[in-house]
Amino acid sequence: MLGALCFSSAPLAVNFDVPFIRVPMTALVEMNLSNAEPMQPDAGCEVWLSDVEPVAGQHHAIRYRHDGNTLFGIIQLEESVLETDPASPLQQTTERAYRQIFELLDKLGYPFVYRFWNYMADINGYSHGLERYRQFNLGRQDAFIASARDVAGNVPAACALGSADGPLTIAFLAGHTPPLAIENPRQLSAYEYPQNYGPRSPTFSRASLVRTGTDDVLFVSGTASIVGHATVHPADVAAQTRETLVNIAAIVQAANDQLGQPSFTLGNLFYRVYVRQSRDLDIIRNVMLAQIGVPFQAVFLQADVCRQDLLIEIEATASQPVK
Ligand code: 3EB
Repeated sequence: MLGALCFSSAPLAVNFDVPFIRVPMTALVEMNLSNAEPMQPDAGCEVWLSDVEPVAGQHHAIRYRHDGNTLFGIIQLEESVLETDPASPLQQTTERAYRQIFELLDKLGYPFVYRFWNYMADINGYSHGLERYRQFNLGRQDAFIASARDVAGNVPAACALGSADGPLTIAFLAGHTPPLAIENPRQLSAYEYPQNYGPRSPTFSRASLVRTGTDDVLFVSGTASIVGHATVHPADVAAQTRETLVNIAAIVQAANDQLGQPSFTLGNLFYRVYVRQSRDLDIIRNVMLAQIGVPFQAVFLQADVCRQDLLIEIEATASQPVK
C-alpha cells in the first residue's frame, strides 16, 4: 500500500503504518427502507496500491511512500503564524505545506504531480479581509512560484473542499510520467479566473491524464456548476448537478481526444460527490442516474464547496488498460 485517504466523521482506529489521512467528513448513505433509519456510515477510503514493496519516509511534516514509479504523500498542519509575517495563518500554513511537498519531490526526483487533494476547515469563512479559500489560493500560488513550478498551463489536477474542523490536510500523488494537463472548453481555466474570485487564481487543471505505458489514468479535478468563470444555477441543486456532469463529459471528451480513442465514459469513472446540504442527496443521485445512464460508482460526502453559491462538486478517477 502506498497510502490512503479516508473520509470519516469519527476518528479511525488504524493499526497499520501507512501514510493516510482522515478527512473529517460524513459519508451520506441511502436510507434503509426497512426501518427508515440511516445506515451506519462507514469510513470510506481511497487506497493507492503498488505492485512492489514501497519505501516509507518522512520529510518535515510529510509522510510518504514511494515505489520507484509513484509517490503518495500526506501532510496535515495546524494553522499557525510567524509573527513577522503579515499573511493570515491559513495562507502561511498553505505556503509552508506546499513548499515542503515540492522540496520532497525535488529531493527524491518525482518531478510530476498527478493530483492534489486539499481539505481545510471553514473554507467559506472570512478573516484577515479575505475568504479563507482565497487565503489558501494565495499561499498555494506563492509556494508554486517559490518552487519554480508553473502556475498556468502545465498544472496538476486538484480538489479543494471544506470540512467542519481539522487541520489543513493535503494529499498528493506524484511520479516520473509527465501528465497531460486537460482543460474544459466550456470553462475558463481556473488559473485564469479574474480577480473578483480572489487576488490569486487557483492553481489546478481540469484533469490530468497519466499514460504509464500499460494504463491510461484520468484524474478529473473537482468540477462544479461553473460555465466560463461564473456559477450557474445558484440555489438549484438539480440543475447544478446536470451542469457539473456536462462539464465532466466535456473533460472526458477532451481526454479521449488526446488519446485518439473513446477510452473514458461517464459510465466508467469512479466518482466522489461533495454535497453541501445532505438533504439534496436523493435529487443528486437521481440526476446522476438519468444523465450517466448506467449504474455508476460513487461515494457521497457532506462538504463545503469553495464558492458559497455552489451546492455540489464532483471529482472522478478512472484507469483504462492500454489496448
Ligand atoms: C472550480 O471549478 C471549483 O482550488 O484546487 C475545483 C477543483 C475547485 C479544485 C482548487 C477548486 C479547486 O473553481 C472549485
